[in-house]
Amino acid sequence: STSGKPIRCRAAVARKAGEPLVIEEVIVAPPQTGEVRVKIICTSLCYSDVTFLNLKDPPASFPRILGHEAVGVIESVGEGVSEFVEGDMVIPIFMSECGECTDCKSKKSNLCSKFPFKISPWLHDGTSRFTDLKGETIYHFLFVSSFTEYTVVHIANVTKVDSAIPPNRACLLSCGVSTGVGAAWKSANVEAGSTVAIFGLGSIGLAVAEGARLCGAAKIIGVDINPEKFETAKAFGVTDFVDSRSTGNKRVSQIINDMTDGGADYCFECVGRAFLVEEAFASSRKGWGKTIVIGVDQPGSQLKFNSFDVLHFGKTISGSLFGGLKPKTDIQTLIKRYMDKELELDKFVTHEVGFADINKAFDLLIGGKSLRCVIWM
Ligand code: CXF
Ligand code: ZN
Repeated sequence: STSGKPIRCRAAVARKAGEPLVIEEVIVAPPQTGEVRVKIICTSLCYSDVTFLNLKDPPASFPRILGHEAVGVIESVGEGVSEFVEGDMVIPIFMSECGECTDCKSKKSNLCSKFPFKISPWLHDGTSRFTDLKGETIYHFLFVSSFTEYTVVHIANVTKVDSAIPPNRACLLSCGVSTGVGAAWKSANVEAGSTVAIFGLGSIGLAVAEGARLCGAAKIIGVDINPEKFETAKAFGVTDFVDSRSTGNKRVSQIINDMTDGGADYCFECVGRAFLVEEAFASSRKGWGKTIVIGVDQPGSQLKFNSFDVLHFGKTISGSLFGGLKPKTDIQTLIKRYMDKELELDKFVTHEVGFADINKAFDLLIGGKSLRCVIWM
């Protein structure tokens, strides 16, 4: 058995900003107290991996093992771990759920305060389990780092999955699809019969559509600069479209206000641009319109809104990390809904490649050619 010993295995290492990943051998230390070592079965690419590969200024950290959407099998457990045993199939999740802090105990939050979400190059204890063959430290990413045959993850960042669920579907629940579905279901709590506007029809926007469809939304408006995305979006339940590059002299929000008789009940920003958040907010209905910000903009960027919109028109706006989902409890619900054939995951997987071709997955995603590309280890 490899338990308690370092493992030498292949990893795709991000060595320099913006450069292709390098497949090389690395050493993965055994899991420490409260951690598990996971043998990755497959992983998929999320745009955040691209964003962090391209970062040149802090919080850029190289060399680093990126990847945070995955599924794997527990190879060994650290001290004090009773929740998992060797052989359990699990998905790692970048958000933590310790289950004991005030936030974990509240159903209103998914922001664990014992292991808070942060952009860190380490595990929660401020150390790394990865070294290269020269003995240099390799950094972690989002407490997951899945672009490697073996990784070490804290148990607060792992949830069990039924081994009946195909790995190339299970991995999607690790980040993007859950984030979008959760944004509609948990963060917005979309009601049956409501109108929804989605800004950006990439995987996140389409996952919001999937969530809104499950919630019984009556009208789902998709907004994108690229009308080629509309055909795919129909399969995700998007019913109406706005090509934001050809709106004549009208603002997108005006068009949506006209389409919905005064604004959509729920608006979602799924791109990560401050001006689009403002457009989404302007597209939301007075009285009860809710805008959910999912996209990742420049850290700390400023969002502007008019006081009338909140004061006279009662609109609300809020952010959503991981769709407001609790990584352990709520993901079990999504797994069940997939198994019950309600939540559709198949349509998100547009490509699959072997680990040696991981850089192809980056090209496909950056080129707008793929939704989710599964990478088999
Ligand atoms: C994102 C969430 C917001 C910060 C960067 C990472 N998570 C996953 O893609
Ligand atoms: Zn992600």
